[in-house]
Amino acid sequence: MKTSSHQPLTLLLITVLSGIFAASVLAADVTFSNAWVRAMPPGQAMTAGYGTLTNTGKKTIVITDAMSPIAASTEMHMSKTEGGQVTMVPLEKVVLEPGKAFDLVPGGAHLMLMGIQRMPSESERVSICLITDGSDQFCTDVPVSRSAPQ
Ligand SMILES: [Cu+2]
Repeated sequence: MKTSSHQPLTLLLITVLSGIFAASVLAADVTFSNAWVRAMPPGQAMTAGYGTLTNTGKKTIVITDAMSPIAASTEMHMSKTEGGQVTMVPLEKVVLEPGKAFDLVPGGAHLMLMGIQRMPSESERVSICLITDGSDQFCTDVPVSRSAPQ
């Protein structure tokens, strides 16, 4: 009787562990290279993150959301220039086919970090997590810089 009462806990643990394993497999399939977050003056509540997302796996990966512990909310945006005016619209998703890359660059697609309580200074690193349509997430420590890393 006592032994069998342990069964559900064991099953739960296996489920949790396999979930972690699935997420780590996915993380290995996406890289966020040359990534950086723009250093902004203290007191600013917003900044943007850039870099190159690459799918190194064999399955299509769809990124639908992002988050960072320094920001109340993080969104994917696309900058557009219309009649000399730059506007930003939400980018619903980034579809990464196997082997394909997608650039987040100033003036184009970017991560918008909003509601920042304390703007990180240059040389700090901030964690940015990208979340897929399957709720998997992969996180990268990204340097804070005034311009794109060389
Ligand atoms: Cu934006």
